[in-house]
Amino acid sequence: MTELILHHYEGSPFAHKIRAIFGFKGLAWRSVEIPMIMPKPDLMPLSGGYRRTPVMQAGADIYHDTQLIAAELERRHPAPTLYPNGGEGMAHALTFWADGALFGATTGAAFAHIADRMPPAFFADRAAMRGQEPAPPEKIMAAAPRLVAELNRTMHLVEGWLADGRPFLLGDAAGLADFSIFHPFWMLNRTGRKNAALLEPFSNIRDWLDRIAAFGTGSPTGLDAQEALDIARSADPADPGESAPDDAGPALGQRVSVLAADRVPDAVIGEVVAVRRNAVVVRREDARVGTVHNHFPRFGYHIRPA
Ligand SMILES: N[C@@H](CCC(=O)N[C@@H](CS)C(=O)NCC(=O)O)C(=O)O
Repeated sequence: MTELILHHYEGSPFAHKIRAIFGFKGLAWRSVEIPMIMPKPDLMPLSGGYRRTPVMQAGADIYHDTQLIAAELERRHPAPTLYPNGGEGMAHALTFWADGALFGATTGAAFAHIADRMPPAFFADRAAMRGQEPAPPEKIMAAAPRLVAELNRTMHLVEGWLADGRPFLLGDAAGLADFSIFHPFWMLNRTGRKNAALLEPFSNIRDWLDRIAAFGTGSPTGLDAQEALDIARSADPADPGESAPDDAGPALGQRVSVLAADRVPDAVIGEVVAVRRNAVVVRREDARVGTVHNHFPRFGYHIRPA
């Protein structure tokens, strides 16, 4: 069976979302450590320019964005399901709130506490990712009171959500809503005392984080980046499945660029080999890996003729 390979780094909250889902589903996986900042020379042949973390690989199939990675893990390993109580729609709607408002509030407050201890290259990289100039650490830190207040409001919301004693956000069973919402809080706990202290008043959240941590992260074994490239080169992409193109396109066979809608200029260019309501798959050729299929979600991505 094709091994699941996660390209990630330890400190990435979005990567931890997927590691926790590996734990929840009891999966074995291969772990390729990638750099936290650009350049990422051994990822680019697989990802076609997409730089974000994590990326999942299965042979010559490359999955982008935790939205789609989670859906692919559910397709391959349906039990236990990521969609209990409230189903897929509710879990996805909550994921969009978590990826936007919650992640923004949490990283804002967390970085405001530790900006003077982060390598300047980190802020320069993240600013460049969005086509901006990096802010000086003093400016980031001066915003701490406002950002912490904003995060506190968000934490009260989640604390109250758990106040009826439910073990997980949508009831008795854990699911995608939990994995999408817990990882920013996980990051607070591992980025210094001031950030961990932000969680102290919120005992429902802390107990819930413990319950999620108890799932573990599955069974990873390390893999060298070059070996991951070799695996892609010696595999053929899987059948990309049924298509259901809509009138707005793209059409099968069309050459397109796929671009994250949140201003990250990392378009991936390829030929559409499958298009559905919730995914688009493009074929690319690369000198180091041969033919690969890159899978993207539809929500949050622009697909344009290339
Ligand atoms: N929508 C993406 C967001 C992923 C994301 O923003 N990840 C952060 C790391 S936690 C990132 O890519 N940072 C830049 C980098 O790693 O190069 C997803 O769900 O996968």
